[in-house]
Amino acid sequence: MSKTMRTQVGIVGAGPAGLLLAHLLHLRGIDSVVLESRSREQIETTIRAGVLEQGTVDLLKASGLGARMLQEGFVHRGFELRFGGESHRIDLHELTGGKEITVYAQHEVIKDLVAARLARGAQIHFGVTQVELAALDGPRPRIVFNRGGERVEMSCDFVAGCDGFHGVSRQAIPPEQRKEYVRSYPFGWLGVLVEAPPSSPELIYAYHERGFSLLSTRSPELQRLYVQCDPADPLQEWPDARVWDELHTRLAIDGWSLAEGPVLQKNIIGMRSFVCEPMRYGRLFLAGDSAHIVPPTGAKGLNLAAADVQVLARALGAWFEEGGEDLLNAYSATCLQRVWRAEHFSWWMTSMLHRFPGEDDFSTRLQLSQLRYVACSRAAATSLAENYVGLPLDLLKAPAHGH
Ligand code: RFL
Ligand code: PHB
Repeated sequence: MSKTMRTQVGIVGAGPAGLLLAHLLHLRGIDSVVLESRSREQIETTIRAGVLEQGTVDLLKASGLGARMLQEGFVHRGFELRFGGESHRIDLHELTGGKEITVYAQHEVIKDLVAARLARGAQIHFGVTQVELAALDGPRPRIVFNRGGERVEMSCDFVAGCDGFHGVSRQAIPPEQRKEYVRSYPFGWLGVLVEAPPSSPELIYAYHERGFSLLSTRSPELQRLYVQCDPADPLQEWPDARVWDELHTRLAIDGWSLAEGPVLQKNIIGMRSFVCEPMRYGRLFLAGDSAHIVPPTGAKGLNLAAADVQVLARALGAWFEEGGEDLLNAYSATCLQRVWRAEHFSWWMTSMLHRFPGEDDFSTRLQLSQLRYVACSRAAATSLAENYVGLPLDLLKAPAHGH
């Protein structure tokens, strides 16, 4: 016999989307249970994103989650674009009327969220297996899962699918009820975490004939660097010496040097763009990477996840408080406005900054021309900057009829 449980919102996945949603619901007095297939240690140590938009920072602060981020994160007011041996600064702050980004690692956000949830006695079940969603199209959806050898059936009012791209939630939507839009790229990123002092006060995005590279940071002692590679490359083909060699070459400009140090971690990630429409099926709501993926060049993934759950928490709040369904019905369309803007921006940044295998000279000239335009035109730089720091939702709304 299986054990039974009950909650208002069953949340699948303890990534940024699931944990932040649980916290935002808690602030509205709504009860939730988070189910996570990995261990607490695993989710708190996996290295992923680093850039938080102003809107994400504001949300974390307003939700009482900002203390450590404000102390340990780094506020950046611009970044550097390098190509053709030249360096150009994109002044985010000046171009966007005072906005900025914060560099604070995703797993630190996760640590803060887990600590905040557990301090309030919340339920996060780690290491669950065989998660299945049932009765999503009726008023009492269920999540069935294994926990410590026991089968558990959890009855909910709503299910939030926050289980990332490879999760089960999206697959629980009947295929004829969803449409998926996909683009994959013929390259990936090799990322290294390095024990070294910062080589630059700001991030550097570099285009080079040998491929893209990115210099980012984590702390005064830890730096995060990426080089474009073939996603099928085995890691053994990238010994540290080769990684440094490529980084020195691709980032080179006169009068600047890259500080080296021991490589602590190394991994290769593929790149894709993906959107699932709609982000809802009955009482199931998808949020974050379970519904959409962007290539990391625009630093948008984590920020989109945060934006989704902000919209979802508000909509669920309206339903539980006064039974209003309008916001829930608008959830998917509201999120998809921002999602598609971020999809375009991420695709555009990716296409401008990477070398495509077999690329002809015409394409290279177009990329260089685009880079030069962004570097030299205030209008082009402003467009880049406002997308990078994050667009406000109301700017993305279609105008009402008659206006
Ligand atoms: P996550 O983080 O993938 O979390 C999903 C969680 O669900 C769990 N799970 C399940 N749990 C229970 N049952 C199941 N059946 C389950 N299946 C899966 C997983 O174990 C996991 O814990 O999704 P979420 O919450 O939507 O968050 C999305 C972000 O993690 C992602 O978009 C970003 O990391 C993307 N990203 C970046 N985003 C930014 O905003 N700024 C950046 O600078 C940035 N850089 C990056 C990135 C992603 C990268 N990689 C590795 C893809 C840099 C990289 C290299
Ligand atoms: C990172 O610091 O990991 C990072 C920064 C900017 C990106 C992607 C990743 O666009």
